Amino acid sequence: MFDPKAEAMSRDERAALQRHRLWGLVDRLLAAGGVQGRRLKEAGVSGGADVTLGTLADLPFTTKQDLWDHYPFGMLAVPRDQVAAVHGSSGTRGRPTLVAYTRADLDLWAAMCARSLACAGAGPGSVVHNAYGYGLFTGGIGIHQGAVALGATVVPMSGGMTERQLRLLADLRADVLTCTPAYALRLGEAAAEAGVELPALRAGVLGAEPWTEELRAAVEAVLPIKAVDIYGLSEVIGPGVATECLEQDGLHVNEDHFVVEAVDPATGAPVPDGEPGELVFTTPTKQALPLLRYRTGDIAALTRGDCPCGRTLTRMSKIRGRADDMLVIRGVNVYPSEVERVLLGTGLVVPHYQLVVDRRAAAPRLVVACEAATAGDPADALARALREGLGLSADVRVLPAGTVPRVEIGKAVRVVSWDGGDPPLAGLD
Ligand code: DLL
Repeated sequence: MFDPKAEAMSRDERAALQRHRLWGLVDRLLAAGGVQGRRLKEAGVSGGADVTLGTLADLPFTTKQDLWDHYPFGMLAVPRDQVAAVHGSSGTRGRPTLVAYTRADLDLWAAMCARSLACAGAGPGSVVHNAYGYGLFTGGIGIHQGAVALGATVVPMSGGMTERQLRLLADLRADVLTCTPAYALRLGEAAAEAGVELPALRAGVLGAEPWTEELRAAVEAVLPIKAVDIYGLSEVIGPGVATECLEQDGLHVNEDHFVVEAVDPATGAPVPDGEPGELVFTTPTKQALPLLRYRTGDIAALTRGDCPCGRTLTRMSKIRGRADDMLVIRGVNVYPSEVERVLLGTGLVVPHYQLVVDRRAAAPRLVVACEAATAGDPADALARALREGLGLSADVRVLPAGTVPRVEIGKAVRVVSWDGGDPPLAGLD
């Protein structure tokens, strides 16, 4: 563990720490006088002393819309000249989301990412091959700072240029690979094609996009690694919010800094542990952009049982999907990750697929574009598996090898919309 005192402290001790920090956060938000402070006042909160962990669920939410409404610096809780860096997400949904960090926030972020890397067994002296994108995206620079804080050697590759990545992975004998799961798969397949062996590699810290146990198996089949899941979002800090340990049984949430709740996405009411809900985070120790009850849109279940690794941190399940990514196909609600699970679970396709939502007619149709793993046409068997597993009727198209786009840079695009004109993928009709 990078910080055993914090990661393995007793739950009571941690609750006391959270309560204390929450108190400070509420006071800072009230003093900053922004939208969050205003809402607290409207909720009858006049100081941090009014708030306990037990009453947190009565406080108002913060949403992505708030960040957009106060773009770029309207939600700062410190003077602008104390902002040491900005990051954000590109905004595939149209608008960029920008977030700000003070120097203290950058230190906190580095420590959180160091914890994540240590979760995968990395330590001082490890060589971390970092193929998350560098730039505004938090993946590259976040993991970079974490590797430095851990005392590891970081190789700042960013995404793309796969041949060169393989060369350096082999030459520098990296033991830890950090990138998206889809890119890990691409790297593993490219290594096999090129006959490159990577005997030093032993762990992958993969995230930034949803991926299933079935995709994990596919990655671990092409690379000599244990693949652990890392979760985070720019608004909360970036990567390092939660990470799986080598037990691969849920992601440990760094809840001494990110207090987590799971709520019903429709009503906002808390859901019981073990049941999927929308993750909500409060960031009691962040300075520049502290958030109270930020609704992530990400769906996962929380559990508080012990983990053999010794961390006492609450665990979250793998992300099932985003509340707003759910597909509704002929009355059946389904997350893209559920389709991935069934498709890859059949063993009949290679782990590259794309879901095309054909919206040209009034009732949307789901076209599943994939490639066969063996000779023969598995389309009927796949359609049957989707119907039996998910109650979903889909048109399965088995395309020639190499047709489904491979991911080189950025996040995998699993779902595309077909609103008119030519099909988004060659070979569909
Ligand atoms: O993706 C931060 C990150 C970088 C996490 C590198 C892990 C590794 P954003 O670009 O702001 O930040 O996107 C955040 O990505 O709300 C989730 O919907 C999704 N996401 C992130 N990690 C996972 C994961 C980074 N492990 C959004 N599983 C989040 C599923 C994930 N979805």
